[in-house]
Amino acid sequence: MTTVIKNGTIVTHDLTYEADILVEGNRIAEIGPGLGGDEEIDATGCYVMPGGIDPHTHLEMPFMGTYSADDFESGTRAALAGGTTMVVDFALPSPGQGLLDALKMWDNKSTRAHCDYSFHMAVTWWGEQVFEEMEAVVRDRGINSFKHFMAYKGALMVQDDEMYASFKRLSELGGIALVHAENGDVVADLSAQLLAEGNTGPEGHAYSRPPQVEGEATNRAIMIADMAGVPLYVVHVSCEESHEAIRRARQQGKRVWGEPLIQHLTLDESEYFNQDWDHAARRVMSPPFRNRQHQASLWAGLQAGSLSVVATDHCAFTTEQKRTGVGDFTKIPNGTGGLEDRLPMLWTHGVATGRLTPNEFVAVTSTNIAKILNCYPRKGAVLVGADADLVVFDPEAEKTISAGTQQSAIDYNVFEGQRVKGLPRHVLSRGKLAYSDGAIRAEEGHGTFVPRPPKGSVNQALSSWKALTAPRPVERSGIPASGV
Ligand code: DUC
Ligand code: ZN
Ligand code: ZN
Ligand code: ZN
Repeated sequence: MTTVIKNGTIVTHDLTYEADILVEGNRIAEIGPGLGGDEEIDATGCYVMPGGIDPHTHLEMPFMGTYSADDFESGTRAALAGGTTMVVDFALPSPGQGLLDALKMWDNKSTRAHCDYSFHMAVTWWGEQVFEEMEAVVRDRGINSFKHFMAYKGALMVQDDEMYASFKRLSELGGIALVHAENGDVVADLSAQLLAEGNTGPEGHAYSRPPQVEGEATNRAIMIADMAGVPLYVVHVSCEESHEAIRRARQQGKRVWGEPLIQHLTLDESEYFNQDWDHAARRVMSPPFRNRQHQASLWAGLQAGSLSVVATDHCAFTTEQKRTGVGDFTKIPNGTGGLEDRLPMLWTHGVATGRLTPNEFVAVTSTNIAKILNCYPRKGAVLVGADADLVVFDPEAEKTISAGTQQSAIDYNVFEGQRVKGLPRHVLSRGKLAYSDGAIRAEEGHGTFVPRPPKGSVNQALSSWKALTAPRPVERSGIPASGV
């Protein structure tokens, strides 16, 4: 069985051109004019792009005394309806639990996925077992990315010595380090202070996590990654302080990437203040939404290339779950949804406003992360031989975002009422029509795990610290030669 996508304009991260795409089985078989196939999808007036990749989801995640409400079933339905054909979720070992054991749990959770997926491994504690099992996770399971929480003290947080040890191990294994960069000690202290002063409402969450806690942790992670010689990916960059650290590191030649979320790009801190409790609590996530200056910094970073990927951190909780935190904002489960809305929101606020070109849109929603996580060009590409994960995207189609029509299992949407222009019309997942004109077509279990081998070559330390500790040439005058 072959399918041909006809009459569309192909948009990749670097090219825009008119051609048909012939799909055979899971793969793209041919790209060119006048192709025919057993079935035809008409893409007249549409762009044909690589399927979105969301590298940051928490589906059915055990967290803050509950589980996030979207599992791999509803979460991947939301993904497909929004033009995303691959998600990367986080396998989280509980304290003392082995990495391979935790991965088995995530294997079981993911059996009902409607679209392809991969995992990052989280390092939530440190010991000999973790050190040993990291090798099997990389070599045998094809997982090259390991996340470290610098916040959530007493739960997921790792200390600097643990993070440094893990980063060094990753450097040996050719892996990549991910960080949730917030200073968890400061957050814990500020939270206790706010509660003691009677600030118990959801706005306290925002006050307890100012941009400084993120900027400090981002700088620290960059320096530790540099000393360990490991590439670093900073998740959910929400503010100028963190962006500035990433910009500077990149200018110095360090392999550091930053990931803003669609929520931080389009929603601001006014969502927390002078709002009713439910409205504000539904938007409690870490880091919190920021002011407009920070938003402008994130958009500038996407435009200039100092920020590389737009994700969601999709971690959805129902209103009832959020209400666990009435009377104590530290008990409000942290997280918001966005899987179904990421592409339409970014198109509307990014491309339609002229901030991003369609090619840049493809880069930050798909291709860049496929390269960073080492699954390109199987994913993130419109090339012969690549997986046929494709979106037929109608730039003129419009809708109003509403919880009433979403795939997500929760009872609200943080973008409720937003008018978006630019929607997926048809979505193919490994050659199968997975979403079409409003309906999910891919069956449960269609999704498969995408292995991502270590990268090696990108993983050479470019550290100025290493250069400084190496023997240095000395000029005749006795003054050390400059130039590191
Ligand atoms: N932030 C959230 O808001 N939820 C899940 C984990 C995280 O880091
Ligand atoms: Zn996080
Ligand atoms: Zn997250
Ligand atoms: Zn289903």
